[in-house]
Amino acid sequence: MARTVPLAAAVNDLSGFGRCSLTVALPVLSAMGIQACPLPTALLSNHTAYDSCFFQDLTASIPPYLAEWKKLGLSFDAIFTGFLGSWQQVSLVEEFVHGFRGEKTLFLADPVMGDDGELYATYDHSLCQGMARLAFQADVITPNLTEACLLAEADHNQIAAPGPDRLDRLFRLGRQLAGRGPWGVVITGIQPDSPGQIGNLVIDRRAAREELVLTPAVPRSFSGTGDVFASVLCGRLIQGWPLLAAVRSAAGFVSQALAGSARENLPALDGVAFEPYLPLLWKETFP
Ligand code: PXL
Repeated sequence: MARTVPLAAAVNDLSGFGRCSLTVALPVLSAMGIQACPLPTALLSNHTAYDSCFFQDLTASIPPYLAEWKKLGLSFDAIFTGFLGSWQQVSLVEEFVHGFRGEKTLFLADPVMGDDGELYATYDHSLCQGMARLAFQADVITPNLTEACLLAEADHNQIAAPGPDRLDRLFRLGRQLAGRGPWGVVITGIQPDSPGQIGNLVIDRRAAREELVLTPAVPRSFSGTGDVFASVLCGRLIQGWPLLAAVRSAAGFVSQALAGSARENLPALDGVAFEPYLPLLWKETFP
């Protein structure tokens, strides 16, 4: 029987508290009418930005897990990767992508590695190198500026430094990443020159478009915002939206959820409270 509900594989960690990774990707994709199948890369009690956490790397479980998926004959409309638990997982995820990527499969890699110029606690140089190898095989990537610099082996301080040519530098960085393989590059969380706004820099080689997409900024930051953004973007691309429209939609959703979380003065580490806004995604999918 033909499948009417699109199927996406979500390769990411399961963090029990602090909205991020799978606890964001699964509900967001479900609300967009997409069946999301988790391939958990690590198990955490809570994400790594809290003072402490329980962390279990799930590398050993991936081969037998995928052997069963192979038996089921699965193929995916999208493969969406994020946080990896170890550098050894990189080649396992590459094998997964090669084994389960059909001609029409969208491979969206969110190269989760760090933020604000810092690596996340469980990341090291070899894992970052592996993340870059994986990202350059993807159709679309969604690094923040820290991750974009890591992917390009560029100096974050130099790229982010103020100056009249800052935007040119950022576009050059985006183009450089797009030249390495992905047809779509979205560098998230760019501070534009205009105050009160936040930018996502988009390079779409397929449509030959480049743009800094501006969205009203919320003067507070919350953990997991990038994960919400990438999840909505993934859903929109599966639904066939052009990259720029998908970015506007994802940024708009994040902006509403951020505004709500800020209004209620919620703790930043617990993640952006996107749940009350999920019906918007559902209504836009099934008007
Ligand atoms: O939101 C990125 C992310 C994903 N997964 C884990 C994290 C973080 C950021 O801190 O700790 C486990």
